[in-house]
Amino acid sequence: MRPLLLLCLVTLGCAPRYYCGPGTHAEGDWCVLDEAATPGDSAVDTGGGADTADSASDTADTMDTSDSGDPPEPARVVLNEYMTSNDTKAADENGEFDDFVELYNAGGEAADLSNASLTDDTENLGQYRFPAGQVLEPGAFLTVWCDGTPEQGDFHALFTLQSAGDRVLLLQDPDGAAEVLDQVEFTGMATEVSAARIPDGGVEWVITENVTPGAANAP
Ligand SMILES: [Ca+2]
Ligand SMILES: [Ca+2]
Ligand SMILES: [Ca+2]
Repeated sequence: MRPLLLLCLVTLGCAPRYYCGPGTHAEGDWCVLDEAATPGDSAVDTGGGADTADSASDTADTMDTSDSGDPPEPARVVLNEYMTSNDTKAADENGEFDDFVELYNAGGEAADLSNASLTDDTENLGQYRFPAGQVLEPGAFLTVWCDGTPEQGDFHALFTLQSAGDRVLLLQDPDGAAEVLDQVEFTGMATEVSAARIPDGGVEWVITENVTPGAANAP
């Protein structure tokens, strides 16, 4: 047997091989011709430091696949912050320091508020109506000023909030099923502070001097 053929049988098993070109392998490494069918398989990979890159890209591919399989979370609109006595903290577009309620969409899809309402009166569920076609995108905030002056614009309610004790209800279809999307009830609210869900949309209410109508809550 010729020495070259013997060397082939002993060291390489006579698998079809060639010198790797530029690309994922270092130039000069041995490559196997059918390696493309088994990327990252160290049993047939002759080395050369390319395994790490192969493994990293394989992991990223797997994560992408699982992410795209999750259905979007439905819309979830909550009362996210409210203030009942406001002297200097936050002004409406008329420069008036009024009571307010902030809404937040903690879900993954846009919410249509066309048939939703806000009220502090269980005998009058449709006290404040959102403008027709009003949408709240996921992660978005919306402030309604509870200043008793609806003539000031779309986001001004006829009712105000009483610091001594009051409630706010957020309702869907107030003239029909009147589904309560969220509600808060409170007594003895101080001035110059708001009550805020922290984090936004969470279960815990915090009394804070960091008043943030229309923006993310923070302690
Ligand atoms: Ca008030
Ligand atoms: Ca006002
Ligand atoms: Ca806020």
